[in-house]
Amino acid sequence: MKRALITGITGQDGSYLAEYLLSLGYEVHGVVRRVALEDPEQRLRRIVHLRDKIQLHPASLESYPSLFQIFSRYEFDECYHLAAQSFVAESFSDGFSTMAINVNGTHFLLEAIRNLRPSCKFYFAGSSEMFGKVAEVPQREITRFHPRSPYGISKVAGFFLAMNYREAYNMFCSSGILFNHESPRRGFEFVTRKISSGAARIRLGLQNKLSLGNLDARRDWGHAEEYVRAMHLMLQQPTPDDFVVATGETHSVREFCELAFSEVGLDYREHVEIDERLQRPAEVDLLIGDTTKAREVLKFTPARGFQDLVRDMVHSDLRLLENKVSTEQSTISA
Ligand code: NDP
Ligand code: GDR
Repeated sequence: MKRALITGITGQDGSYLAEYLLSLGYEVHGVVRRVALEDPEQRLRRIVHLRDKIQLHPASLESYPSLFQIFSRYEFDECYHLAAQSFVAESFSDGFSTMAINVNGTHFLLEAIRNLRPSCKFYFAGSSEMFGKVAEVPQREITRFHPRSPYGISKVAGFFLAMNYREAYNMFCSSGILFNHESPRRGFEFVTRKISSGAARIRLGLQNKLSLGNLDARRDWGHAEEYVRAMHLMLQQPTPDDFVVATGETHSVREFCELAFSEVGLDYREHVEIDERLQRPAEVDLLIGDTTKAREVLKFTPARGFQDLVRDMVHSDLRLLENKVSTEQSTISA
């Protein structure tokens, strides 16, 4: 039985990856913040159904000793480093903590592995945000990086840290350069979930308007549940390497709105308003991934398209809200 450690196990990707590794027979461990154990209902909500199948370890990405301790207690075969301050807009408000968590956290983990378990394979969660102001279309593994936010810069640093440990210490470090991937488990601040939950709330009469920023930004949106398989595949290769994971299609935020609102029988133009404060100081205008290497080497091709993703998110939010409303009503009448 293989033993894997997932940092960021409470997040969107971490929860799907934990499910996937369990389905493959792995012993799954996760790093969580101490506060998460004190407020499990809220902070462990994405993995509550896995609680008795996984082992959780409180540690902080800001503390080398806390990560060192986990590696001194267990011999892991694979480590998936997903934990990060992952919200790009927040990285403009507080670039310093984004850099500290994302860069030092990655460095601490790599160093703990080098010292205690150098044979442990390491996955780094790189991002299409590293391409930023894109040098070519579509973007591939060798496209020059030009990040446009502290978040993007932190991911470029993490990517090169992983590469450096691979080259300097011969460690098995692979980075996925994942393009945007979404799901019903996406955080509410990200634009897709903001739109899917907004459309559902408007449909149910819980709100009337939805404020958004730049509707013209284009993203290559895939489904998170599928993308975690690519992470795992990267660590099953004979040699470590870096891979773009994407659908090869691009759509605008506006198209996401159109489709999401039409799923609930509404016209987004009657409900979406632009709030200039939601524009970013520097925007990433167009992302679209070249899927060749992942297809040829990993044999990974995502099956779920844009329409399917939007539908899944909108209908899941509708169900969630309908259940909430009916529970509230039955509590009131009881
Ligand atoms: P989420 O924001 O859903 O999850 C982030 C995870 O990181 C959570 O478990 C969170 O814990 C944890 N975390 C954040 N800050 C800290 C900290 N200071 N100490 C310990 N843990 C912390 O992200 P996703 O699941 O969407 O993404 C996973 C990874 O992939 C991230 O590194 C992200 O940057 C990267 N990525 C994501 C893409 C996407 O489209 N989703 C695309 C490309 C890369 P808590 O629950 O306690 O907050
Ligand atoms: P992104 O995702 O920055 O691509 O990073 P996000 O959903 O936040 O933004 C996508 C695009 O939508 C535009 N936008 C808005 N965004 C948000 N959040 N809220 C709004 O109201 C809004 N209006 C328009 C943004 O300007 C942007 O162009 C995600 C994260 O998961 C990163 O961690 C990951 O690395 C990248 O995807 C790939």
